[in-house]
Amino acid sequence: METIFTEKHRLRDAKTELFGGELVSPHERPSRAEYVIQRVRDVALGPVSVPADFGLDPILAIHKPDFVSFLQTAWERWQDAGFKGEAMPTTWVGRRMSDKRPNFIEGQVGYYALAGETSISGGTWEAAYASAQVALTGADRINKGAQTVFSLCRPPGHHATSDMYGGYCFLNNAAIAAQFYRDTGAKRVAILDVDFHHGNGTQDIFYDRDDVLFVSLHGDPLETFPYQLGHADEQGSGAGEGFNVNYPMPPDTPFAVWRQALAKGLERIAAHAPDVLVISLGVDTFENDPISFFKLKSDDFTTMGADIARAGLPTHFIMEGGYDVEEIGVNAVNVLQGFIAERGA
Ligand code: SP5
Ligand code: ZN
Repeated sequence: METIFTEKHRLRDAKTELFGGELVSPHERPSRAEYVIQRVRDVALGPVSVPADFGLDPILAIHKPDFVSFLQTAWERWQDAGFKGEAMPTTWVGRRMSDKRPNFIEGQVGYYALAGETSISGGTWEAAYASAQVALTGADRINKGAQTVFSLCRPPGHHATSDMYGGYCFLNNAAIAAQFYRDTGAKRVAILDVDFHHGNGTQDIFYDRDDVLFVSLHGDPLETFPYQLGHADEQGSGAGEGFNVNYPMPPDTPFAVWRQALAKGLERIAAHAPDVLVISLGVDTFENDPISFFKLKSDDFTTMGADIARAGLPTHFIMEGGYDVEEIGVNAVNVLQGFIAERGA
């Protein structure tokens, strides 16, 4: 299996995350990707390639132009305003307030943030752009006949909507890849999100569409981030009715239970008969993850990869979360090795 990776991920290196009322060193840090690429090399998973540049157009096929402009300029404008720290929201678009976009950067940060933990720092846009190119390059490989590819994206993407950032995400890499498949000839795409957190951004982007099926397994949003989306009764709207499938699960869910939801999700995906399967691959379902509450063990990730392989579809793995940093390489690559054991490299 080929891995797409760029060192430009290191440009996303915020000093702060708002966590429990403190500004802490971010969970989503550069060493995450370094542990994963090291493991890819240690087990000789396959070649590692740098991404090509597909430009802004495939990003703008998902994200609104004003949001992209905001991300491109936010750090500079925040600094120009004289603020000393990293850019973080101090206001929100609360219930029954105006949806008008403020002019001043402070107001705009609140306008475009869906969560407050994720600081914008210098280099964030450049890293997010490179991460999207890692996803697009993987999609191009599948288009050219690869059965599988691993896009080692960082920063992650699945919380980002067409016009909001947060949850450590800026551009929705999985959504950008899925749309790229559609725009290059795929009739139907399925996205299976196995990150611990609900992929609220991906759900929102495709909610009214029947061409991109979204299936997510995650911590019950009544109990965990992103709190305001991911319930089982969110099944899509209009033409998209029935094309959004959520499996929220409670604290301490073990792999045996999680795997039953995976089996149901894979059945729904088979019924969709997609041309390609995109996996939002978070490994924050791990038992020792510091911000999550599922109980998957390292070996379970191998089984997960084999289960996904048996769907028999061209499969594009896109890295999302996972915060037990020293184990993230083993856990993520276990999924890929489980896939290969079933299907071949
Ligand atoms: C891509 C991804 O995995 N994003 C996750 C964003 C989570 N942000 C909120 C973290 C708040 C953690 N609260 C933890 C309570 C631990 N008991
Ligand atoms: Zn997550």
